[in-house]
Amino acid sequence: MSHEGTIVPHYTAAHWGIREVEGTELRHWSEDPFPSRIGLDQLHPHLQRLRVKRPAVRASWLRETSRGPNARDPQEPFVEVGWDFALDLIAGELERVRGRHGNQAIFGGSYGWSSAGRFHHAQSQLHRFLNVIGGYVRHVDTYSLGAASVMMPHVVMPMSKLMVQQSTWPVIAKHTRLFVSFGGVPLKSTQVSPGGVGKHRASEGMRSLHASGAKLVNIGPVGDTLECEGVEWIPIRPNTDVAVMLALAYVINEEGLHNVAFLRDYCVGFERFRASFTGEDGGAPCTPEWAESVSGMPAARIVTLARELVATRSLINMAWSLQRGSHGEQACHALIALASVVGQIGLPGGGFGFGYGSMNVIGSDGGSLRGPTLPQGRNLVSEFIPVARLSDMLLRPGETFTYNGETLQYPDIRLVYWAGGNPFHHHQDLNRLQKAWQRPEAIIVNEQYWTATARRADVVLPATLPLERDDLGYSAREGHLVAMRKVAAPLGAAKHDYEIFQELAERLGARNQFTEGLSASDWLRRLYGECREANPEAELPEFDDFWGQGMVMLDDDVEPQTLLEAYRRDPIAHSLETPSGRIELYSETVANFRLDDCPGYPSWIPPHEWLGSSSITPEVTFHLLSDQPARRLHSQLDASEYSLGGKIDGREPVDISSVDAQRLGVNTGDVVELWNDRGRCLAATRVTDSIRSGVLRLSTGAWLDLDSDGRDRHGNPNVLTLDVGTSSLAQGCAAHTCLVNLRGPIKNPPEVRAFDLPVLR
Ligand SMILES: Nc1nc2c(c(=O)[nH]1)N[C@H]1C(S)=C(S)[C@@H](COP(=O)(O)OP(=O)(O)OC[C@H]3O[C@@H](n4cnc5c(=O)[nH]c(N)nc54)[C@H](O)[C@@H]3O)O[C@H]1N2
Ligand SMILES: Nc1nc2c(c(=O)[nH]1)N[C@H]1C(S)=C(S)[C@@H](COP(=O)(O)OP(=O)(O)OC[C@H]3O[C@@H](n4cnc5c(=O)[nH]c(N)nc54)[C@H](O)[C@@H]3O)O[C@H]1N2
Ligand SMILES: [Mo]
Repeated sequence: MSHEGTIVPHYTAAHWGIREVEGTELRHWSEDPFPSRIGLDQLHPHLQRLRVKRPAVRASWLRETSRGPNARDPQEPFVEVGWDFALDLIAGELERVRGRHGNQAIFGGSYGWSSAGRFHHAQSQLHRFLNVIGGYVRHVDTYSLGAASVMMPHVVMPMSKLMVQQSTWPVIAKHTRLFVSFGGVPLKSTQVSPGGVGKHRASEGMRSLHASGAKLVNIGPVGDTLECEGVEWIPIRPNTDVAVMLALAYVINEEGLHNVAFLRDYCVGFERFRASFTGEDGGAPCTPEWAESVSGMPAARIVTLARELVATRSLINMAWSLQRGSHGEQACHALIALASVVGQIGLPGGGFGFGYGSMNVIGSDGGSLRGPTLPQGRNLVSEFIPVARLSDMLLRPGETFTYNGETLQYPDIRLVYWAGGNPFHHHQDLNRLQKAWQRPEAIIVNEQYWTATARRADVVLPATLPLERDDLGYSAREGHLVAMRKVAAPLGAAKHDYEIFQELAERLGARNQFTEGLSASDWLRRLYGECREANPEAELPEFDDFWGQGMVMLDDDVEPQTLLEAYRRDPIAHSLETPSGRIELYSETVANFRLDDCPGYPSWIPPHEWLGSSSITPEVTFHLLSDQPARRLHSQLDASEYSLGGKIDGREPVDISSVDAQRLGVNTGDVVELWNDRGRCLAATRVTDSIRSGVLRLSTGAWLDLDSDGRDRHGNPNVLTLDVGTSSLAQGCAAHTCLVNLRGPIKNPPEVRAFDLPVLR
């Protein structure tokens, strides 16, 4: 696509925002009120140094004469090879595995965020390719919303709808008088939306809510997650929010303040739910005193907060992080149940919110389209795993697991193909994954950078950056469609994932099914054209005009949006997609699954590991929160100036309360070692008053840097986290449930080597 020579505005889009482009320099988009600083130096030499520049094959794997398990030592040298050699090798492996074991021996789930851009989305390209050659074992759900994606549809609505139907920020700012948030509204997380942020609206939204004089309450172990003045922070133990929610419901019910009409007309199962929290059904009652003993929130404050919730227009928000822990399903159910007892769901500024502060898209009033999407074709393999059961799948072929009421079997995987994700960033208990990762016969990775996953592959193929290709930028409710025009030539021998799969498809006799005879630029025209036809009301310009003008801004939603307003107006005409058509405070469906770790009503179940457990030594044991990083997206761009600027002497900071720091004799900058039965890592202490005593925060995304003893030198929390599903219902990621011990300060700590390159021959 060549429009060179014409001087037109030039934009590109990333998950963290739209950029204006001049030459190869990226700048903030002038219309974004709160632009993010992530990724501005993506083309600079310190990041380009870490790129995969040529196809590379693990030396020992290349020598092997027959395929079997391989240690996949990340320190082992790679041999750089030509494209034809690498592609022939991979095509041969795909043939061999398909012929001998069938396509159900190929894992192509390939979870990960990839880059923004609708056509060159690595995971979609991989899935389309694997489908034309007969299919692959896929994953379901996400690390983000593992428990919620399964639980919310039983209780209220599918996550896909909840993502975009939540009350918009202007409605909240205008009507909400009391905003209570479990997990705060960490604006650092609202820098991104999958597919790209247009305007950073959450920051604006929080600002106007604060300016409206609403009372703001932040309940959770971390105090800096609601960045406004005058916020009341109630520090509680991690993973105990459900106990607080149940006690709030208990007080409201005891005092007769529950909304009887709402519970009768819009919900099912209140009686059953009530019997559980009052103790009528034989369990322990969820009194404020009980909740205090679990969470540490003072019983007296639980009582007053319960009264405040019903006395004024209140919105109860919950960060997604609460369901990314042991029994995360319960947090989802309890949030909806508490909001139903309060009875303001469907009223402007009232009810519940899920993820204000988890991404920019939540509460955004940006315009939406039926967006451009690459057709994936049909997968002939039916086997799948819940996304976070990766190590279990590789370690336990043939064994059974449960998922959403079904009993299923782990497939026997021989070949893994990953494009656009970094499991050695995102998965829990990375030492366990490293063992599981040895079992397949071949692991192929398309990557832009020498990530921890690339270093553990057998064949690594160099992929282009979005800045090195033309694409379409679009994300629901972000309000834009961006002509992402190429900014720079591909580095080294890098190819687009589309080209890579096209050439593999050719070798496997499926080129035409994969490409449909279209080049990459033909595809952009086709996807744009389909989008234009599907959205006549948006009056999108012709492709060439769009491409020339650089961007289309959709009209912002002028209509203020209140979640479930229509349902409240008419619960029959707008009945929900749950089995009863109503909000289910007791779910027969879930109850009938008969799971001992997920009952039909919301319940607080002690997490696998937590600070209230009687088996811990409080002086040395901490609850480790591994939240999303403020200065990068997951592991992406960890070597950028902005991300490095947040480290201390090149090491990731771990936040510790001043009380604990004093007790242990550590100061900001001291290197400490965090350890448990699963692993060990070093991190640089950062002393703060914004974290509850007994809790540590080490954000995710520091590139894995294991020394020869298996200790991570850089500060990667996933060597410590727990690799167990949220429950046998959803089997989601439970990263926020993790106890560790701390020792230090460590004298003469080793240098961080995370950004060394592998030996390339
Ligand atoms: N402890 C803990 N762990 C967590 C979480 C947590 O809260 N705590 N959160 C979890 C969550 S919610 C998520 S979403 C995951 C995120 O996990 P991931 O999405 O796997 O993390 P990223 O670092 O974004 O990995 C994307 C990779 O794709 C590569 N890539 C980008 N564009 C392209 C492309 O065009 N082609 C190819 N071939 N590759 C490309 C990037 O270089 C990068 O290595 O982490 C999870 N892990
Ligand atoms: N800058 C940046 N933004 C991101 C991302 C990124 O990598 N970088 N990743 C994006 C992705 S993929 C996702 S899924 C979202 C995730 O969005 P969230 O899940 O909301 O993000 P987290 O940072 O994991 O957690 C938010 C806050 O909840 C706190 N928390 C953890 N456990 C508990 C608990 O048990 N109780 C309470 N009350 N609080 C708890 C954490 O310490 C943290 O301060 O973020 C997105 N935003
Ligand atoms: Mo996520």
